Amino acid sequence: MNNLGNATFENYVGLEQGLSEMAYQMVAHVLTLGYAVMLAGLFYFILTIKTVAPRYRTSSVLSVVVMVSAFLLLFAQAGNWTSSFVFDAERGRYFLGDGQDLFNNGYRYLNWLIDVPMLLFQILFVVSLTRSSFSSIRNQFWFSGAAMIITGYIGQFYEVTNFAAFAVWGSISTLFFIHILILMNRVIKEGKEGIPAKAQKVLGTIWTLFFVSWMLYPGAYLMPYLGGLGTDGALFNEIGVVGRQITYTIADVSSKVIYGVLLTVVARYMSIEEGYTDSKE
Ligand code: RET
Repeated sequence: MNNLGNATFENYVGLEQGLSEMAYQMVAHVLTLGYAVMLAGLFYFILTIKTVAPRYRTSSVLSVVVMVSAFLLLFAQAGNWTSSFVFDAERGRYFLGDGQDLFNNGYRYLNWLIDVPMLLFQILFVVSLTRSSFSSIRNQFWFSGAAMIITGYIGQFYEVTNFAAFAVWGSISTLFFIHILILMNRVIKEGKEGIPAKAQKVLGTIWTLFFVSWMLYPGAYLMPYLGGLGTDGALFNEIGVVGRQITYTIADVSSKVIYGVLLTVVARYMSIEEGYTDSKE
């Protein structure tokens, strides 16, 4: 009898049903795409830093920090995938390797522990708060960001073995998430006051992008049960396994890279408005 301990559902699928060539490769490719985009983003944020006035440059520096940490952790996550499953030529599918690594999304969670506080902090260097205090918002962002991830990290270990623990930790995490959404909404509302219309419009897009992309993470957490509870739900199989990694990758590219690019655009509009120019003429 196999005992997978607190392993996540990817391992149970890999143990019992196995993964088709298509499912296995799609995950390997989407994980590779993920870290490749982070490396490309790294160059973008370095190369565009001088296009904004010095007071906005901390935002680009924080994007660089996010890119480096996400690149390294997604690289490790991709290696974890390929070392966990082995092709079985007799059955024509990939199965959980015997006595090798188990797959776990924990690399991501620990990456978020760095990136979430940075992403939240970053916008404070682009917008000017009219009523709220910078340090109070920053501290609340950091506290709730870290608490949301640590509680979710614990919860994800129980996704198969203890559904009650999985749901309770996930719910606690959600409370911190709601707090973050309320704070971010306030920051963007205040940030829109008194800035050029073009910059206001981009800030509006940032709110939509933020809301949609951050909501994808709890969606990925719940993925095995979105098609029905229990181990016979419609997504407790390779479709759910692939769906989760695609969801994470879309969320990562949107919440880290596109978000950072849009903040650079806002900073650029504000820099121009303030008479900043990076050309030498
Ligand atoms: C968890 C656990 C289940 C409940 C909720 C979660 C929210 C996670 C979020 C993560 C955002 C990560 C980002 C990473 C970028 O680098 C922890 C999955 C609400 C919102 C933006």
